[in-house]
Amino acid sequence: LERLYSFMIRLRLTGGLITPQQYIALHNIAGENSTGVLKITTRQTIQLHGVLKSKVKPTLKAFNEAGLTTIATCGDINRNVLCTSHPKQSPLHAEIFQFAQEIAAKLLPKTNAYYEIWLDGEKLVEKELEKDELYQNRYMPRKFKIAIAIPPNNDVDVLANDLGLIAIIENGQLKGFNLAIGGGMSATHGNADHYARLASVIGYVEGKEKTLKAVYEVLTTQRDYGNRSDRKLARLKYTVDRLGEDWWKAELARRSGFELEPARPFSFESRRDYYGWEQNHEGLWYYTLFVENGRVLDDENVALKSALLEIAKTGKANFVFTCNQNLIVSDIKQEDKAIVEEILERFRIIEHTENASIIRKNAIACVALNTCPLALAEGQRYMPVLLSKIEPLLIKHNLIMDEIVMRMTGCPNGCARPFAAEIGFVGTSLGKYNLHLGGDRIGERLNKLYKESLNEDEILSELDFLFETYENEKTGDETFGDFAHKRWMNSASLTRTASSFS
Ligand code: SRM
Ligand code: SF4
Repeated sequence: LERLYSFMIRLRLTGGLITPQQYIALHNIAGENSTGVLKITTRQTIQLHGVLKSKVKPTLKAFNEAGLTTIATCGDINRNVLCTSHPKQSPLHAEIFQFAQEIAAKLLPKTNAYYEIWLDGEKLVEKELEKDELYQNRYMPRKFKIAIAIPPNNDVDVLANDLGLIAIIENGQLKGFNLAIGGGMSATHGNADHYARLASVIGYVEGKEKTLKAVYEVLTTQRDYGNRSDRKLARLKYTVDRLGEDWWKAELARRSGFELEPARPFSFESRRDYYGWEQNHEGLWYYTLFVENGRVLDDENVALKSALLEIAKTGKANFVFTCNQNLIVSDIKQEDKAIVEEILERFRIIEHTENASIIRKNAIACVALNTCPLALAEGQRYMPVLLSKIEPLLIKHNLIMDEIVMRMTGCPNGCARPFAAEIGFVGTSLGKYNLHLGGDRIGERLNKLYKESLNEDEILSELDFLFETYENEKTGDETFGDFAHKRWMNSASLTRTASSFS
């Protein structure tokens, strides 16, 4: 008897957008072929779990028929390209979103194997097979990740990517992009050679055409110089640290035929999603709703999956997945808003979104147990429980309205970007987490390890102390992350315990 293998399948969704027809197809495919839960990931897309081996091919075929694809969502290749989610962010959002599609298309592998193996050779758009000049016969040394941020929101966590593009908008026009290279979250417990790193902003490129060229050449350079003998050290961040930023700038200039200009000024204000109703510059409406850890399902709290299907069936809204694992019901015309709002209210989605605490709405956690083979501890199944115990502490210390960014992962691979959080929990073994402190609110400073392998009681006792100190000693509108960085994250104070302060 053959073993009952089951798989996780991930969609490729540049910028996280799908149409209502695609959403209905996704809902049905998930119901027929997987656990039924639509899992919104930290890279703006959807994963299905529990797809039995016999269902893999039908699932991919069904996605293809709906104009969806799973190509290049895993493996040593450019992954899902992220783009700031909310169109309200800028009147130029559509242009930048379109540019993300161009980047994604340019960096797709030119292989036919996906179509031959999974779709019986059937391709949505039939094209002559071109020679694959980018991936050649060797692909990248390791996965490669790109994000585009539109300041002032850094919802995509742009500096956590191998290559980050920061849109530079001047006088209402998209001028070009700052280029940041060498971001990545993954670390290994007890191995200093394998570390999280934020991307370094190395310069500015004028215009989309030149930016596309520069992006392409960052990949060819990493393809040629990345470490292919040790997969732990194969990400771009290590190539940047090994060869240096000046070498990278010179090599990029040589390959692309132009020099990077000095980086242009930009500033981020937050990484959060804009919950509730918002309107864009064209008068279209957007409702951002809270999806705890990105799990779209019907449970005892809220019938989210049914509500979203009903909205999709009206055909009045698109759907955008965010890097904070939430969902925007989007592009709704003024005359259709009441129809969508009625569904959101009837299914108590608005109430659910409004009632969740700010810390919960800002929090993200990775999948971890029970499907992730690399998990050392719980992630998305435990974060909601822990938050229910942290919220009373925040109330006690008058911090419940604070926008603290808190993230959890079941291992140090960093899938929920915990090293870029103000408070990060990183699983070490079942029920135990390293507590990291001192990242900033906007994703420009990593946190540091504060205490190792704490159980729940120890976490809560530490947080009680940390929140109390913050409440009493913070100056002005200093964020928790900035305060923690200044107050505790220097080596002298790191050796002190919570009890020694009390
Ligand atoms: Fe991840 C591996 C889940 C975003 C760093 N990640 C995995 C795997 C596939 C486990 C495996 O290799 O067998 C996890 C599947 C669990 C499951 O059961 O579904 C997994 N990663 C996820 C997701 C679903 C987390 C979530 O709850 O949202 C995210 C899916 C993203 C997507 O749609 O493509 C996810 N992973 C990330 C991120 C965040 C990001 O990209 O912004 C990171 C840190 C950024 C980075 O890459 O540095 C991340 N995942 C990793 C790594 C470490 C890579 C490295 O450089 O060493 C691994 C392990 C590996 O690749 O060997 C990994
Ligand atoms: Fe799995 Fe670790 Fe990623 Fe969590 S951080 S999904 S436990 S690989």
